[in-house]
Amino acid sequence: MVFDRHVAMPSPARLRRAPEGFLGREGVATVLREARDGRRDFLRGAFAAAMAAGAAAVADRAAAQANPVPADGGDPNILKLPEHSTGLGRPVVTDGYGLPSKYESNVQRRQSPGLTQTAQASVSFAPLQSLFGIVTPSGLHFERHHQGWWDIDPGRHRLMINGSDERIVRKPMVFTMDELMRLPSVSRFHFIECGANTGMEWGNVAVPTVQYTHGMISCCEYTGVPLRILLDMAGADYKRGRFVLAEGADGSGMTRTVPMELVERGEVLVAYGSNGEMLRPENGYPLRLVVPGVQGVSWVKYLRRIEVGDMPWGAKDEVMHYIDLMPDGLHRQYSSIQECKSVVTTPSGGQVLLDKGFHQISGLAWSGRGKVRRVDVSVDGGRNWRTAQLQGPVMDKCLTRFTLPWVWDGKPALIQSRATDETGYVQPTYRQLRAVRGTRSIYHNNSIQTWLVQDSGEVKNVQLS
Ligand SMILES: Nc1nc2c(c(=O)[nH]1)N[C@H]1C(S)=C(S)[C@@H](COP(=O)(O)O)O[C@H]1N2
Ligand SMILES: [Mo]
Repeated sequence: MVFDRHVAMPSPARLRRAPEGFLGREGVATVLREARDGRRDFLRGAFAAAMAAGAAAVADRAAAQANPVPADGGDPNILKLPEHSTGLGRPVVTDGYGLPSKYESNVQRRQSPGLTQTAQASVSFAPLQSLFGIVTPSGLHFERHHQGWWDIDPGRHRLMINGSDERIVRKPMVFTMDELMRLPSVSRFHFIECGANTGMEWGNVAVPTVQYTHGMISCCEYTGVPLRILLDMAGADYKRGRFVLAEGADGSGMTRTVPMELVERGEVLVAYGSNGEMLRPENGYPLRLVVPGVQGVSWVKYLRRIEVGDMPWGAKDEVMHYIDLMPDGLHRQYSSIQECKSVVTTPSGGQVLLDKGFHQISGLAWSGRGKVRRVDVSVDGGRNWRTAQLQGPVMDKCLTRFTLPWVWDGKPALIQSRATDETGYVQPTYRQLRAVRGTRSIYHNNSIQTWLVQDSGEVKNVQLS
């Protein structure tokens, strides 16, 4: 059964993607009308080709046949030389930070229509439907602030390392940013996902787009010093010191316990860099903790202190929040690892398929426990599955892009993706998730997402039971 749980949907025009974005809607309609007959033949063949020879062959044929020259040769966008082909272009950009094209101005972080709109918004969602590959551009990284963000002066920022007693850390230390940045650093790609990502779906609130269902995730190349190096310098006792507490400098008093096991693996970073430049202020400039595989709340921003201790602290953000209410009425605490999950980003809610025929299904998969091993895609609500192609490199605790060629027959379709990680864990259906976790959770929803493609081509968020 399909539940139609749609809420206020932003205009589909805002969500449409290339090629309309380049040709304009009329242009696309014209090209399609004029190409129709030849193209349909191509598409029928394309499905067989996809099965036999893989997507590359399909793409070659698409390139050869997708844009036949209109019979009357009358497209002014081809025949009339635009000013950019005849005039002098603008000079080099040296008067500020380079920005995206003005034609891309609708690609933005947004507040969810499913949440209370506040002047001082505390969550903004990344526009997953508009992104390619796996890296989130820094200006589109989701934001979650418990008490607003700050642009902190790095010259005055300090990081303290201390122990809960003087034996657990023998030489408590304070680092300036300059002192941290001269230490050995590493750069690694990882995803960060808020534990509340996809939380609305538990409560039957169908937000319209993948930006709002899954947009509390981002993926960057982080640069920083492994926390292990700083703890070594401070003389930490790893036998007694089995946990660290990370504390932020903003007014939210953000403190999270992280098991020392993750630190000892060398994975936890004290990071200052993201995507090749310093962190953005919204994302913790000048320093944040990177805890690969663990939910976003533990990636403490504006990081000012690390304390080493012999047991979890039970701080407010771990006792009251980010806990899972189970069907028996008990809470699960410290379920920090983000389990294996995936979502189709194209086609996804709010998008409109141009026409029947060839479409590439594309999406993102990830696991807090390691690498994604495989992603299966269904277009009939989970009855039949085909294995998608993973776009390399497939990295540890990092987003992985998957793609699958699809020929849409114009009939309603239910699109799903199901990821499996290297531990063998398979992403659950809602039925499977609710059997274990009940219906009253908010956090840690990694269930399979369904998009309904209607015969009009419009795509909607639905949930299968
Ligand atoms: N100091 C501080 N750190 C913080 C937060 C915060 O409000 N203050 N929010 C946490 C939460 S709940 C998440 S999901 C991530 C969000 O990181 P981002 O804003 O860079 O996307 O930061 C975490 N670290
Ligand atoms: Mo979060």
